Formats: sequence, structure tokens, C-alpha cells
Amino acid sequence: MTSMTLSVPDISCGHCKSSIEGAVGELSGIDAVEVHIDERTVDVTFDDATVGRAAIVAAIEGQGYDVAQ
Ligand SMILES: [Cu+2]
Repeated sequence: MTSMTLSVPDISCGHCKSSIEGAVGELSGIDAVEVHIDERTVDVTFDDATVGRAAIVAAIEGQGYDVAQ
């Protein structure tokens, strides 16, 4: 398993949290995803043989959020 933290500056509320966690959680190979509203970050743990950073970023961007890094 690989873990990473993405910075998503537009996260502001519980709706952001649920939509991002839902979209990333639907991807295969995701072990855990947690949005931290106050820090505006997304912690993701995933199987890097199945899914990668680009697909995770795309899922977040698909919900209308830009990923800072
Ligand atoms: Cu929100």
C-alpha cells in the first residue's frame, strides 16, 4: 500500500468531504480515503499496482475541485 496527501484548496464543508471521499472511494485499488476539511487535504491509501496518483487526481477534479500538488 502507498499513502499520499493531496492539497485541495477549495475544500470547505461536509459536502466537499462526502463528494470527494465518494468519488475516490469508488476507484478500484483504494484502501482508504479521508478528507480533512480544516487542513483542506485528502489522505489516500491505495494499491499502486491497481490505481495511481493520476486517476485519483482525476476523480477529485471530476467533482469540480482543483488539486494543488
Ligand atoms: Cu463544501
